[in-house]
Amino acid sequence: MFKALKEKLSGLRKKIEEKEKKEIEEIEIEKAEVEREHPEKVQTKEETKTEKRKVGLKDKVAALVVSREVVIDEKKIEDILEELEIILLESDVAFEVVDAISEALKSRLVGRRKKLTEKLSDIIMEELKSIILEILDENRFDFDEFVKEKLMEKKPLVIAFVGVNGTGKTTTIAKVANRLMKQGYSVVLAAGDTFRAGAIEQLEEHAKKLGVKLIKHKHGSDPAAVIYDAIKHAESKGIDVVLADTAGRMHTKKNLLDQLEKIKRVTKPDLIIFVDESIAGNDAVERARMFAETVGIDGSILTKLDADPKGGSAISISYVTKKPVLFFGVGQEYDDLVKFDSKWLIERIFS
Ligand SMILES: Nc1nc2c(ncn2[C@@H]2O[C@H](COP(=O)(O)OP(=O)(O)OP(=O)(O)O)[C@@H](O)[C@H]2O)c(=O)[nH]1
Ligand SMILES: [Mg+2]
Repeated sequence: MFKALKEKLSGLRKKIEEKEKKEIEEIEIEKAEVEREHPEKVQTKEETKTEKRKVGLKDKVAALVVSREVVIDEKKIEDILEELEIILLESDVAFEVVDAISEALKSRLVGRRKKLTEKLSDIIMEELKSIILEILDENRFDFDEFVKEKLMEKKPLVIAFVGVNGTGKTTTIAKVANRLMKQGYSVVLAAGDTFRAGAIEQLEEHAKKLGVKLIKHKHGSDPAAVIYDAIKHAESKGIDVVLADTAGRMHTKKNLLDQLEKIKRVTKPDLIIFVDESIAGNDAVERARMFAETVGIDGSILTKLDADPKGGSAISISYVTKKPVLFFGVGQEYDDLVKFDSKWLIERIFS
């Protein structure tokens, strides 16, 4: 998980360390020189404006002697920030998110005093972590709390899963069903993908394995009607949650988007969850943006994190859609579903 991003970040850390080591060596040499030749200058900081670089260094030396501190200036971190931006872009973090991270990092670092014993690389990585954490936590949402509270108001809770083809919608529905059942809820599945050949049978197989009821109509029928029937079934049997599958579609396909509109109108889902695969990177984030704008979504689930070396979509998708990430898919088994946790994600990127 996120192997490429992790490697790049640790490469950057090494570069910062080397750069800092060289700088400190330079300062130490200068310090020895100044102390030997002009001990009074170290104390008073009176500088003759000769060579600019030297003045800068002597300032640093003076600061060093007095407080063993240096100030982080913009010039010092310019190239580090640039390199970090490239790493994030290469890792499929969305442009606007890279911008936000870079700006925040700059404003937290420039002008900050740093003890000589502190490593710049540690400071930068810690700040980077906390900025990404804040970005991830911006649209916080607790799925378990939501289910619990909603079920006190109404029953059944209706959740529809939408997205493009092959991203893991159907598998994720089975995983979510498995999770809800383990928490003691009853579940019914709605075979709302009446479009793709074999889709109903695929969900049916999951229903059998999980031991839950599946409501289905025949291939090509109206998905809104299927989901409506599943809701009626849940009402009559006192079932807690309806999980509705839908056919994969591109946000550009007008007729399929109209179909989703109808599903929304007829079945009034409590949650519309956009599902996409983390490995699609920026494409996944752009699709999420389009679905959020056209269909309207309440949150996302990112699948296939286990196969994603980059991680940029996981960092970006919530910021871009302004909607929470609810779960991550991390494998093909039913238990390979991780409830969104910003710290869990950060640990996987930085450990
Ligand atoms: N490695 C990995 N594979 C996953 C994950 N989630 C789903 N898959 C696999 O992705 C493939 C597609 O999953 P589906 O659930 O059929 O995707 P879908 O979005 O329903 O596809 P369509 O119905 O064709 O639109 C399957 O082989 C799944 O096993 C995951 O988190 N990790
Ligand atoms: Mg499917």
